[in-house]
Amino acid sequence: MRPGSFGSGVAVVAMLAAGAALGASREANRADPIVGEETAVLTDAPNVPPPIHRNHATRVVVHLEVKEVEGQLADGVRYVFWTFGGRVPGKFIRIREGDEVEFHLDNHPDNKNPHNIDLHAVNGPGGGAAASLTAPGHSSVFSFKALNPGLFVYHCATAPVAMHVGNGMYGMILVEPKEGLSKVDHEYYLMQSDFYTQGKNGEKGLQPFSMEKVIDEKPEYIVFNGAVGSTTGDKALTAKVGDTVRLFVGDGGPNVVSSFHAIGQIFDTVYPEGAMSAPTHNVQTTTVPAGGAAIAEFRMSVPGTFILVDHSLERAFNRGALAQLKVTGPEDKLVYSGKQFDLVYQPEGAGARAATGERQVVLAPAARSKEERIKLGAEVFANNCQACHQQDGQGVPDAFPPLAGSDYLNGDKIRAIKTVTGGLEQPLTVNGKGFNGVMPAWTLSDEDIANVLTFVYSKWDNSGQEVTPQEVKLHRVTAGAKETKE
Ligand code: HEC
Ligand SMILES: [Cu+2]
Repeated sequence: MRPGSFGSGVAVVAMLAAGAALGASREANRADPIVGEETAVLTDAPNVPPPIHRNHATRVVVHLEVKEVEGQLADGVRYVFWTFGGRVPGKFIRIREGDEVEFHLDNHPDNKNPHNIDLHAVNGPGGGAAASLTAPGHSSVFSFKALNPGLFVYHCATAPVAMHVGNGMYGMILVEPKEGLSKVDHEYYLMQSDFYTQGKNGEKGLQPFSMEKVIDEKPEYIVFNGAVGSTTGDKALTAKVGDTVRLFVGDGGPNVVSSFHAIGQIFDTVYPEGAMSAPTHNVQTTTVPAGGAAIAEFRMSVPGTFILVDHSLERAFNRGALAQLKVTGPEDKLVYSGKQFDLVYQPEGAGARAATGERQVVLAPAARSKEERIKLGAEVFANNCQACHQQDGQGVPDAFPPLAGSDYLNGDKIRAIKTVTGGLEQPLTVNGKGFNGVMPAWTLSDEDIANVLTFVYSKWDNSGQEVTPQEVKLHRVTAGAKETKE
């Protein structure tokens, strides 16, 4: 690298100094005397063990039990997961730089396979894998000293690795820097990974693992925390306006790299790749490599449901890589106004607009027939509804209910008008499946809502009835009234 490519000489000196300090801190961590012993507190996602307040290194005893268990991968889709601790992702482990970890890998006697563990926090052959191959009903013990701080992935490394990792064998270990992490209101554990079932996405029943698909890198599911809908609805992460949130984000793979993004929330600070040394600020989307991690921190400014996704969006909306963070508290109209007007946009020259200083609300053109209404409604749907309810109206299991063949929609058109105009934020059942998400209140015009509902009713074996603007006007629930209730 050209020296000139650094902004200033000061920066060069700082970098060299950092390099030297790094070697020194590893050496210091190696030599750090061990005082006392404790048993590690392990947690299941989305929970994280409490921060460490010790000011010395200690011996931390970790007991991690491998269990092969059947569980739910998606609505009606069962899967035999291979787990570190009973769930996917594996238990979160939290230690401090300089700690000596005495690691016990226990392979439950009911399991059918040998397993081991490769912790990316370990300096040693296989990250511990070479020392931990364990048959069912056995336990392996090895120890390591945590020389480098950071957020690290661990995973099984038993052959065939793609199969062990593909079945859910990964988790994370945080090695806190000596000075600790800043205090925040919430810490959460979120880990993305990809699953390869023999049946296609959505095919019900107990699904066997597909070696062929994992080798072809063709996942059927890409999810957070081990299942479609693991972190949505009443299982969403929560915070209040003004709270600071820290997300420990990992990617277990085995194949897919994540473009991790929070819709409607900028990350104030990101520790790229889980490295503590070089935080970046004001980040929109951060890459989380397969077998890697990142830490994202931010303060909530306004209430709402914030959707966490892999911004390779088909994965989020079609394969499951979608989580929710629900934030309650007062609005801040200075930070975010909400929709103020629905104006028809007319490109320059398309017609003179009155420039009286008063904003003019131009209404959508009135449909002259049911066919025209359906055509106009298709556009309203594509612009406003499709993102959640999907182009084919099927919704997303456990997150967004279907409009196609929906008994809720077809059962009562006045209720449908109220749902769209007033929003919906309470548990409801559609075609026998429970949902508890947030349907926003739409401030679209009477015409637009009549059009979109008529369009929806005309599609996907729905009842075919027409909704008129007069009906919308009559049954409209004021969005404003609903919003201030929150
Ligand atoms: C941000 C995602 C999102 C968008 C965009 C969205 N919805 Fe919804 N919708 C939901 C959720 C979530 C529910 C379920 C709410 C609950 O669980 O209380 C829902 C429920 C519904 C229901 C009742 C349940 C059913 O399946 O019949 C209807 C009807 C509906 N939405 C229509 C629409 C229409 C029309 C639009 C576009 C104007 C739209 N939605 C846009 C998320 C969304
Ligand atoms: Cu394994």
